Amino acid sequence: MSKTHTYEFCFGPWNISEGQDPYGPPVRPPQEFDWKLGQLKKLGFDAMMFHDDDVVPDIDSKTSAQIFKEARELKKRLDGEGIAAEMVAPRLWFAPETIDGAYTSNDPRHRQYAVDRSLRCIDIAKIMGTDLIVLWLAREGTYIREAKNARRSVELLVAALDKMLGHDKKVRIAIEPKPNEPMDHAYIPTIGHALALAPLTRDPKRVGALIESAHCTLAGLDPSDEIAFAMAFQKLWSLHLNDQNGLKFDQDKPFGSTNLRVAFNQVRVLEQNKYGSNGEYVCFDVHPFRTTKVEHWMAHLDNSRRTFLRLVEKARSYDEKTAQQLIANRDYQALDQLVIEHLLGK
Ligand code: XUL
Ligand code: MN
Repeated sequence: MSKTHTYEFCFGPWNISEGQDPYGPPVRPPQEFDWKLGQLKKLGFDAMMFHDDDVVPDIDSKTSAQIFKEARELKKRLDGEGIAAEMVAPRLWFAPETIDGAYTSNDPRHRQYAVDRSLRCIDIAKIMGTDLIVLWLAREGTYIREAKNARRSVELLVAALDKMLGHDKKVRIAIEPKPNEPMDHAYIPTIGHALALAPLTRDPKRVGALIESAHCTLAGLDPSDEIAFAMAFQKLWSLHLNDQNGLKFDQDKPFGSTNLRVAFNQVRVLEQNKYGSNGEYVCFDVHPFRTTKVEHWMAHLDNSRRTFLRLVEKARSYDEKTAQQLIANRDYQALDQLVIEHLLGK
């Protein structure tokens, strides 16, 4: 395992959240984008991830010319700060046209809206200097099974991917699976589902995946296995590290907050497979707790990176030789304790 491999870090403007939840108002005041960019710089992160309307607010009310002008202006500001745009994702879950889904909506006009907005998102990404589009398929699923035809929905997803791949010959699409929330059941719940879509498209090598730790936990899966699976296909193009305490709403807790051993295994598998060697970023899709005071607003991001880097040290100092002997002797009892005591610092 290389001891010199280094990582580059990233987060999105939504990760500095105001703390609103479905049962109460914001608890921290809204901040301008420039303030958020300043915080990212201050923390020493390398890149920012964007939704299309993080780049161009109120995007649906603006002309293409206005959208591209604003994107170019933002790109200039990012260049001035030495910050890269990691990816751009079409936010297909707030508009009235996406109430019943986007690419899989039963209304053809709404499906058209989703595709048009996705193509514009690709144009924005190009201006922002990234070829990576992330698709979190938020509302591509159902509340009740009978509402949509599941097989047709897969075909609609493939048709939408084909339009995106055809729109720009360089663009790469990373699908971010999540099994539920806001839907009861999503059509693309796991990394296996995401990667199985690729060969159905016109250019399979440009369809890959993004893994979020919490989304794997929500699917009842181990995030490190999901990471390894995607990396076996050379398809892990981005990563949202965070944590999740069991099967409930998507918590986006700081990395390692709930289960340090699960976090350790994610870092270990990233190390083993040299994640980042093709320029992929480690992104933290984490949120401050609702209770977080304004003066502690950025701690969840700084802490996630600290925990990550400490776990890199732990992965590099893990006693592989003893582990291999225990594995050869099928002494998994001792192997279990080896890991626990390593994490405890003994
Ligand atoms: C939703 C989620 C999103 C995506 C970006 O659960 O993780 O923030 O990462 O659209
Ligand atoms: Mn995410």
